[in-house]
Amino acid sequence: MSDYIRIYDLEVYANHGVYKEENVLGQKFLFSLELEVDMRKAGISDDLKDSINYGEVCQSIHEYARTHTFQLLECLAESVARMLLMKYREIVSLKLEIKKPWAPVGLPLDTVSIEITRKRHKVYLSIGSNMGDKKAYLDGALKELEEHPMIQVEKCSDYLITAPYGGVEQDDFLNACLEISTVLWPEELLEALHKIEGHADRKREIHWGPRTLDLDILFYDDWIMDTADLIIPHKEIPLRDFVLTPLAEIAPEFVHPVLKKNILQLKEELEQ
Ligand code: PH2
Ligand code: MG
Ligand code: MG
Repeated sequence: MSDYIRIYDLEVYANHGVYKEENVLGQKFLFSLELEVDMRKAGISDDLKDSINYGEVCQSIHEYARTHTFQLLECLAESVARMLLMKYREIVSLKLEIKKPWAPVGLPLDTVSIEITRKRHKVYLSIGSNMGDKKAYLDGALKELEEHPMIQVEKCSDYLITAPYGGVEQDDFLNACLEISTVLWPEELLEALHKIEGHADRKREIHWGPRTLDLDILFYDDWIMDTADLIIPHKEIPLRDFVLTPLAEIAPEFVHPVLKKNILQLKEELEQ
């Protein structure tokens, strides 16, 4: 798709900057945006509710930029992009440029500017519990995810009772899979999930042992990453029926970016 709403040089007088004087006196910032929005429906219906009101977008940016103070243009841009992507579901992706024409550089210049391109990320999570009131732990986690300002829960599979996998003798699990959309980076999302696990009295004890709540990132778009803290896609997906069965319910056609097979195919292969 290549439908865009463009806004050029929306002027906002605000207080962002590294220097104290900038935070106190304020200065001019110019916001330019390219919003990727599917215009096919509005193009036929001639109805604003099938599109996005660019006036409202401008008001949101103005309001946000005036009521927050950041040191860096980078952080201002990231925060405004996140706010817009979470507030306006119609925006598929956006490019945002912020100019700071009066930047205190001590030399004559036309303007300083930065530009970023951002979108919401589609993420699949596995969720499980095998201690205490398992359903209450899953419900509680779902509620916390729904209330998180940077996360939207899109789909949730049925809750499934599953036998413990991995050799540790323990109680049955209650498992499910979720699709969320988020503007958080993988590391930030992991931190948010750990926090939710913490609220469920999760203690990090026996590896693969019993737990009140486990939240794992399965996929993050089609990203492939392997760091000390985070491996995406989750390594065990093709081996785990307790992941593939609920995942097949909400994302049967999703293609594993490394194995290049969809979830239904992986499930069939595991069953054989
Ligand atoms: N989680 C594990 C280990 N084994 N087995 C089932 N059935 N469900 C789980 O969520 C699970 C498991 C480690 O995360
Ligand atoms: Mg796990
Ligand atoms: Mg885990």
